[in-house]
Amino acid sequence: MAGLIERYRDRLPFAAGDPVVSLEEGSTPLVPAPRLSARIGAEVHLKLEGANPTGSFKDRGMTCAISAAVREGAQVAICASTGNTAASLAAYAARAGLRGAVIVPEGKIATGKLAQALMHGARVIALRGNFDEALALVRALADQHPIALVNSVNEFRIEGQKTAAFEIVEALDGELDALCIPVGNAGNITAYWRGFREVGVFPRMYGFQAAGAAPLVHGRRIEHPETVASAIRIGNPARWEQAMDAMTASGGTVAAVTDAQILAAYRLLAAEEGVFCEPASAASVAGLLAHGAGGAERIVCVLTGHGLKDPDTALAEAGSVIPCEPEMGAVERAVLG
Ligand code: AN7
Repeated sequence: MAGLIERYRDRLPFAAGDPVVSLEEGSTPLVPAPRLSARIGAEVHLKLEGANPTGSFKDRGMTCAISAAVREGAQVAICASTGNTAASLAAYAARAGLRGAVIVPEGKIATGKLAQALMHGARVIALRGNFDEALALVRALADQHPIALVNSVNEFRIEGQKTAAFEIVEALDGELDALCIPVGNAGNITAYWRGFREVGVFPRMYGFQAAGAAPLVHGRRIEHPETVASAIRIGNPARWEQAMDAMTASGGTVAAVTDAQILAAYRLLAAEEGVFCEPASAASVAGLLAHGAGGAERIVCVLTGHGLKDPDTALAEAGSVIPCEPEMGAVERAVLG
């Protein structure tokens, strides 16, 4: 399958002959969720963005941001990140032959994401501060040096990520009433809404934030955001107004979900639907279960990142292994008992 820029070039800011840095991202599955549908009393589908090359939706934006950086002659790409942007930047920078640098909140990014960023050869800087502080610092740094800033303040990120809306509209023939999506820095909900508007489909946009990191819900910056969903541990989203506009203009809303609700949805998706996403992604389903979607009949929940990103949370939430002696009776009891 071709990458996003190749598939949607007529709707993206890239001309024929422009350099393209791609890992054949996008074209992710949209799978029905029968158990969840029965609980909600509506037709629910899951957009599995964890099926992207680095395991999150960030690759859609990154193919565009890094391709544009190469076109502009940049040598270095940088971002602040709660983890997934860092992993994606690191991979695409490696592929492009750019130097990658990522600033992450020390001790607050999931193990898999850290492994990815390091393996792809990015310079990983652990900031003794949170994501919001990291973003303010990289913005200032990129103002003073010729480096490509590829956080979702970069328009190319939004352009790439809007293609997920195109795929959903294609898969459902435009028949969609509501989209449920986790909100952190608020780039992705902004991108989906742009994509939907471009193809003339207008689902209600329901954004969900973790209760301890819910600036949009409270209408004010959160100084010390906290949540088990480390990807969305963000207190001052860069795309604040655009996200609010997407929800208001579409007739949707923003609401909070507790860590307990996020983890319950996380376990439910894995155990009942066979879909392993990371905790932040489960906020979309937690929000749907807790708040509903205004009586919508056909709903898509965006599962933004793969469960393997965060093995520590998974092992803390899952059952334990069964120790067993290498002998038939013991194996029988262990398997069938
Ligand atoms: C799995 O990687 O902000 O509202 O630095 O990794 O567009 O920020 C990640 C965000 C949802 C929220 N789900 O999306 C980063 C970062 C997952 C994420 C979000 C993120 P935005």
